[in-house]
Amino acid sequence: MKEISFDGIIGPTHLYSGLAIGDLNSQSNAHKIANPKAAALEGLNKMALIKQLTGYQGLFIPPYRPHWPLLHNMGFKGSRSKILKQSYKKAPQLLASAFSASSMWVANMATVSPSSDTLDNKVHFTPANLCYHLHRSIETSFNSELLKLWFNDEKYFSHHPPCPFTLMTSDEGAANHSRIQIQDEKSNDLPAINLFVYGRYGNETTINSYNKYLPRQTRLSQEIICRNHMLDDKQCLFIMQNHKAVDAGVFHNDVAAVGHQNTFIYHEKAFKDDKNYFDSHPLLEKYNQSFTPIKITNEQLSLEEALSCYLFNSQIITLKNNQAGMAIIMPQEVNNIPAAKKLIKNIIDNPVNPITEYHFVNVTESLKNGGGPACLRLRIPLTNNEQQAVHPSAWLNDNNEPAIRQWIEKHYRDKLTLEDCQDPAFCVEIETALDELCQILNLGSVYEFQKN
Ligand code: SUG
Repeated sequence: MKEISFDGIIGPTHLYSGLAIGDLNSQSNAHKIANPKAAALEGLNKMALIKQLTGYQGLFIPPYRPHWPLLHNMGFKGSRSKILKQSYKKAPQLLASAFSASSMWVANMATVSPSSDTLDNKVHFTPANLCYHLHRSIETSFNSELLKLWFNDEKYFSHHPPCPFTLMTSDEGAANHSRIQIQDEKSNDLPAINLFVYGRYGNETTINSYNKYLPRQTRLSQEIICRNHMLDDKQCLFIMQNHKAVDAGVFHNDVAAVGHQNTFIYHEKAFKDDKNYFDSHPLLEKYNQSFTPIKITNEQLSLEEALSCYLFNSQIITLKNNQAGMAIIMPQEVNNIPAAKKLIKNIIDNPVNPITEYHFVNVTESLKNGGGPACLRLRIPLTNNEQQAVHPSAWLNDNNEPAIRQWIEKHYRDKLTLEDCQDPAFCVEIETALDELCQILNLGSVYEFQKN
């Protein structure tokens, strides 16, 4: 079984709209001029690097934006031109939501359980409801359809509905889920531990007055997912986020912790009571020998520094030739923080953990909205047979990669603000671009506008 990264191609409507609650980058960059072309090329470059290092890279196509049904349902009627102008004037947040390219952060797209973890030995998918934010909640229906299209062989894949769209069952997908996968001395996989991190249970009637932000991820939704995915209860670990960290900007656990296989790097402030869950938990103790949690103290790197460079939102990957160990793929912003650079050097130099090399990537356009390298990928562990059953258009390969690059160069704007979105010609531009992407990927008509 290989853990494969699937990244969302960053859509042509990437904007800075300040829509995300508790996400300090989104807030501080609100209304700046975005560069969708640079954003999409940065994303593609990262995908190409992961393909080169691991041998595989999957992709998701962007949904069509603007989301017209949202604008219609919010009371804007008439011609496209009228709808765009009126919503810009009367409810710019709604227009920004309808245009948002937030589906790029596919770590929030779904929770995925590999066949090795599930009772029926199928790969299970639950799309996240993302109901905490309007602009993200409109991702779910397209995401559900796309997952079913990409993974459509019932012999291998099982799809569930999103958790109910209520604050009580708010779900943000894999950004708060990690699998700890350990091997025995003979390199056989032992049963994985599914680590679910949540900000609140879900049914609280009040949130403490000292909390600045209502945490996004509920445990109730994670429990629903565990049942539907038929995970073994005994292999699931639920840990609460530290609410002070949420208030400091840790809106998802994947900005304060990152795990891959037997390696787990986390900030000491990430979890409730700053408790050392990973040294003392009975479920983990039995794997004591080969599990290598790495705790980063506040003294080594403060949470503020960690958030300013997104060190914990790095990707850890197993290199193509398994013997060569793992690599950590970090945002280039880590270079700006001496304490973070020092930490990485220590991790690479320490033979106890399997990370042997590091790479920096430039995903600054995405990062300025709160999404680093790990936010841009959904991890899907697949066996060889399961890989064969994936839709052929879902893979980045040597043929389509240069074509996608040219496509971005040709169709994407290098400056975009919400003001530009009032122009109906921009919508035609987007339709033309997405239509051509479908041709590059040998997909039929997948978008509504292609079917009319
Ligand atoms: O939900 N930002 C996203 C970033 C998501 C990052 N994902 C993970 N950490 N896995 C969010 O906060 C900003 C959009 C705007 O302001 O235009 C936004 O949606």
